[in-house]
Amino acid sequence: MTLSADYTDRIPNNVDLRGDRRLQRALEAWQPRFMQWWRDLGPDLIARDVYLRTAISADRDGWAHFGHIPLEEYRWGIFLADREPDRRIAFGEHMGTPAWQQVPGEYRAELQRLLVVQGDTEPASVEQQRLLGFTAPSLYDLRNLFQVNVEEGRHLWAMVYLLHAFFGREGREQAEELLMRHSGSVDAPRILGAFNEPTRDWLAFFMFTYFTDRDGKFQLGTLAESGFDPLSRTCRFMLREEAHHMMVGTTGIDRVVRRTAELMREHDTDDVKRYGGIPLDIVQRYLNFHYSVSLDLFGGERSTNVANYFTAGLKGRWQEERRGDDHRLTDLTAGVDVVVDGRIERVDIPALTALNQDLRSEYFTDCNNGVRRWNRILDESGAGRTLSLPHHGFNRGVGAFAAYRVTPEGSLVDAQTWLSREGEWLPTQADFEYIQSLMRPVFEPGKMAAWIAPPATGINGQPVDYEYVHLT
Ligand code: BYC
Repeated sequence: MTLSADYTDRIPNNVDLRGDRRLQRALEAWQPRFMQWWRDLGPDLIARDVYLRTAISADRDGWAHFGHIPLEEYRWGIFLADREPDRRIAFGEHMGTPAWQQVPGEYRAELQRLLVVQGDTEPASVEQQRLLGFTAPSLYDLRNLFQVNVEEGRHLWAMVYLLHAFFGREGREQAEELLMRHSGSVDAPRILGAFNEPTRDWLAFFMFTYFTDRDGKFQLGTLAESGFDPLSRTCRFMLREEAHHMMVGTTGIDRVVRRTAELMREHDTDDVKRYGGIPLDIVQRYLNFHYSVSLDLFGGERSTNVANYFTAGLKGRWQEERRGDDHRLTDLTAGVDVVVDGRIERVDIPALTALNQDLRSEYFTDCNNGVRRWNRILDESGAGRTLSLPHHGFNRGVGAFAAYRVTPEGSLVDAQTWLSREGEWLPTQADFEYIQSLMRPVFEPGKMAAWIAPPATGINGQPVDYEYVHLT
């Protein structure tokens, strides 16, 4: 049964917060600190109101409630997907036993670590995007930015709820620290690398929502399989919201590529800078960067951490129940790439320790769908060019390739070759400056910046020229 949320509560929720006064008080004490963080490090552009989707309950009709809302009145709620009766753990050494409704003592530290890492990414992305509102290419895009930001804020709430409800004092301390680390901070950076990179322009924002949010989709997918049922239910609900973020990335890059292709055809040149477009070379370099730093988010391809998470029943595989094996993997092996004597070779390792790579290959397939889509747009407009994903060893800071220089095509090169060719493969200072020169706000309903095509449709059946945001 879905406990529907009372939206007049200070913290809308479907977890019967009123029935647990201690937990309610703890979360109400955290709330003003969250609000202070949002004011300090959330979106810098102040809008009067924004056409937002708000989750007001976890059931079909309630999770996507649309309306213009002043941001300071937005309520970040706590929503878990409905409980599945008699849910059982689907993998690892506890396979077949009832899913846990409480934290198993022996896995407390590991579970807490997973929640903290997941929770840390959510406010980080809001911090990374805080200045983008000032240069939005349209009101439609500005609205999407705010939507992504409030939902990342809600995802932080989701993890903080679990920390407060199940991890006692330590959980509360960790919840405080989630507001104290900051993206890019020298003293207290965010935990994972990609979340300390600046999101300096809208091309980076679309790449981030395509590639980095997609890591979120896959990580949440593995946590949705967790034997710890409250985590599973939390992630199942988060995944629905996450889908919108990826739509923003996919269609954002679609629209950039479409506009570039139009300009290439109209002026019969690849050099669309003269006409205010984004050359495909720059799109490819941004893609190379965001894809490679997002691959780092999967951890090393050989990891005992992931083997332990799986065996313990804490973190499963993508679509675990659809896999045709024994779901324990103790006797299986899997191939991973390593560098041996200056060559990339595939070696077999225990399948359990290769699970980060298992997830990464699901991610690769999904990322490739976008590339195919963008190449279709280029093909249809006769651009005669394509985009591609770089090799998984390219520009890596984590895992088997971290100590090597690998080209986007997958050849190992020495440091000197890398240095002389890096500017072909990764965004240069000149690229950043050029893209920055295009970042001028367009706040008139229905109008778009010249470097991006309009979206095919508006939000929630509204027209593209709808006044999605009322500025002050
Ligand atoms: N940067 O055993 P290894 C999202 C550390 S995105 C820095 O190979 P493991 C979102 C690692 O902690 C999804 N450090 O890795 C998207 C370990 O340290 P310890 C976020 C890194 O543990 C957009 C050591 O290196 N959720 O939701 O198997 C907007 C050895 O690592 C990095 C999750 O990630 C790195 N990139 O896997 C908003 C799910 N990678 O233990 C939101 C929860 C590794 O030796 N997290 N290290 O001190 C996990 O499942 C795992 O922690 C990881 C790493 C997949 C991240």
